[in-house]
Amino acid sequence: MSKKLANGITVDNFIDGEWVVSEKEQYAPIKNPANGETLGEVALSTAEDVERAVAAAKKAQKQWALVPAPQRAEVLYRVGLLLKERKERLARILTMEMGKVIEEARGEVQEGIDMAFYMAGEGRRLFGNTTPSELKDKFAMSIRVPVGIVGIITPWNFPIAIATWKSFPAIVAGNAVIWKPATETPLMARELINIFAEAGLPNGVINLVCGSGSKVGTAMVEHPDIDVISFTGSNEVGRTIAEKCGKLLKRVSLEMGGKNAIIVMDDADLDLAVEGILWSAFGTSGQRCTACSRVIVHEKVKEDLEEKLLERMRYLKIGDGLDEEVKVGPVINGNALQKIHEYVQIGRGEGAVLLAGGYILNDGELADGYYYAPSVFTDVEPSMRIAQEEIFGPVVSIIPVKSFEEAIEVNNSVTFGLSSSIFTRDINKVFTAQRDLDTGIVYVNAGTTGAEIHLPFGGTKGTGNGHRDSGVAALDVFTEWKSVYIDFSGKLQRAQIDNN
Ligand code: UN1
Repeated sequence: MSKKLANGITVDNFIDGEWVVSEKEQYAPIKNPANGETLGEVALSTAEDVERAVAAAKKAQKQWALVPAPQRAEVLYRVGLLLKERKERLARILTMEMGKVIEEARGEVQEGIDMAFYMAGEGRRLFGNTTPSELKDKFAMSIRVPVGIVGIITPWNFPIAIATWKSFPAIVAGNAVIWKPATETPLMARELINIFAEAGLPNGVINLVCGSGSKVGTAMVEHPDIDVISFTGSNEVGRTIAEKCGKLLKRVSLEMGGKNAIIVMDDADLDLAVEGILWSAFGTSGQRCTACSRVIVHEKVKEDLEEKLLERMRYLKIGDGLDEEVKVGPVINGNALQKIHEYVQIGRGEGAVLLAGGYILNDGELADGYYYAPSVFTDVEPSMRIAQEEIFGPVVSIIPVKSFEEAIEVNNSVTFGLSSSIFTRDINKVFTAQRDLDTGIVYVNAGTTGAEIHLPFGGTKGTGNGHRDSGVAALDVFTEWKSVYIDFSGKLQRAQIDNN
């Protein structure tokens, strides 16, 4: 913790349309994980700052809800155009503060652009239902209305995409937003907030409060005037948030990670499966909720698959993600690096066989960053901790199985349920798998990553609590249903009594 630095970019809070200094004027450094450089600093705010943001949001929300939805949506359309215009700049900042390789950073910004145009269209839909009344000369319909003030808490691994999945539907539906970004990635938050302002979003409709989960996050969760919390992050934090929200009867939408598997059957195109594994296990250095961290392989093709995978891994260039040739960037920070390394030790202790990686990279150009060698364990038992717990790093466990049925059972044997995939050419297995895989997202002949923004994003079991991000499903988190009955009979009609 420090007082403001003399140079570098400072990310303060954005409240009621203005950048304002947090009450305590304390800051944490923003680091580039590729080389440890300080990029700037971010405010460490307090409950008092959350209070100011809530006051601004309350003032703005009533007016915003009265703006016709197609006009609210036009702001998002302009946000989409600005994101598109600045795509390269945003991608470069994203790589610098989060570490993902530039090609993936461009992909992430593209998710935000897609989400903007998709949700802009929603301004002319926001469909409810009309339905016949059981009585004569009576009209019945259900409409979506904003919940009021929405608190969104976003992670560092997709600092712009996830913020758009949550804030765009909230805004188009007529809510005001208070956003706490991860302290590791506030530069992307600053960019997106400036874009909202340039696009003409009225003051107070979105407010940014930077700082820790324990101070700012807790203050948001406990604030009686914040009606909904939408959170993406760890299972542990999500559970605490849910408990607090439960006591207050506050709606909460949680997305908390996975232990995603790729199943490779004995009839699969193995080269294709290897491409899927490389991309899903080592892309974003394994730091996606959707990352593949288990490969469930039919024993008949296990050796072939391992050989092909190890061969392809030799060509994975590791380094600073701004280098277009690099395929695997750093992990977010030193703590993450240590946690990943500890899991590798756990795997070794459990008797799994390490086929590749298993070490921290710190030679030459990598010395000042946080790099972990892409790692593969084999002969992993489904019950081992490395096959059950989320590692959030470039470590994948190969689990051999004897049949399709066993593969499905192993896939479903974890407490998470976000994403799964199967490589097979058998149409019957394809349809059986999409029915029986207990995850919110299922892929066939593709890896476990790459969800598109117009479909619901989320999972079963310990991954969440039944809600979904992105798609129109996100509107369910940010709206209430209102049922409206209009009687034009001119007399009192009593439902359930006068309708015979
Ligand atoms: C996440 O890791 O939390 O499906 C989000 C994917 C990306 C989003 C991942 N579109 O991998």
